Amino acid sequence: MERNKLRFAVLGAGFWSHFQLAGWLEVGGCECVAVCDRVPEKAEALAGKFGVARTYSDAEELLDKERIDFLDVVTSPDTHPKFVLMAAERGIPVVCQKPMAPALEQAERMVEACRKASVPFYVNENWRWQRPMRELKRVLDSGVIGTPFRARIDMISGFPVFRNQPFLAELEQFIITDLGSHTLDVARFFFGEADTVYCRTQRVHPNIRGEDVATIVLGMKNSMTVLVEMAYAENYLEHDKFPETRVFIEADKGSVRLELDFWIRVTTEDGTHSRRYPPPTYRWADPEYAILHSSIVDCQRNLLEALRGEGEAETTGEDNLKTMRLVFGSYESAAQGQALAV
Ligand code: 89V
Repeated sequence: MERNKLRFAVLGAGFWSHFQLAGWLEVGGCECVAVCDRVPEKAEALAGKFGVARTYSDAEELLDKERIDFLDVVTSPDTHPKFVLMAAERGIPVVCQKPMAPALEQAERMVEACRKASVPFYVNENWRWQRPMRELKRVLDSGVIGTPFRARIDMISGFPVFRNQPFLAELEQFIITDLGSHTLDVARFFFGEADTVYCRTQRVHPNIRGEDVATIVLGMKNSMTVLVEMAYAENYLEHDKFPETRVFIEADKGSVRLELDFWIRVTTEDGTHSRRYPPPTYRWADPEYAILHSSIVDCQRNLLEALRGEGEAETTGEDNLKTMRLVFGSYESAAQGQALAV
């Protein structure tokens, strides 16, 4: 018997919404009934491509007229607080794109409003759902390399990221909000919570507002040291496979690496065992973003289970607030030029 489809609406019809909507439909069990963008042509283009019945240019009007089981907010980060609070006031479960908010106080307010209204609130934080990340976590949990003491997470790319997402060049805080929200979340996914952060930022592009290079050292509660390096400097690099992340984890009985092209190499006293974990491919995915677009599907599957009351979501608003504390703690550390408790 076919289960009731969850009805939802998408706010925002920019670059990312085309993949987000495709992701929901790929998981199945849900139906997009409306899309909204303040630019009507963008809403119509998205709706036309996916056969969505209605379009709006005003979010309140959409929420007044449509009966939906959840709202997917895929607008620019500065508008996330407004739309999540709007959903909370109306008792509508809400999924929000990362980064949750442009400031920590706003993220706290969003989580608090949803908690008070008993409205489920999730963040579409997909990086930890990449296939090689799930495999790395499995290796760690298996205990085969023992207890980790240090790790390095690198996402250093020359990819012209502003080409598809021009608004990123306007952000006063760019790479740690856009990319650090992913890589710092991955650090938490693997190793738990941090208690100190030290960060340095740089700007290489002359014509953007924010920083495009960041180096972060996390002191973890389990006493590990985790180095998180990020760059979108648009320079030439010998190894550049946007948007692949490299990870190296050292532990007392061995080590594990995630290298480019999705190779995972586990080294223990038995030697090194290597295997590739490429992402599943989808016909609608942009090949330049294949690993990310496939992780959208797995993240959204997890969120849909939670929305149906059939499982727990990993990336709840409350959980993601801890990642946001690392994001904004990093900026604070860079501004003060010292390590800070988080
Ligand atoms: O996935 C994202 O959040 C993107 C990108 C990886 C390009 O920075 O904004």
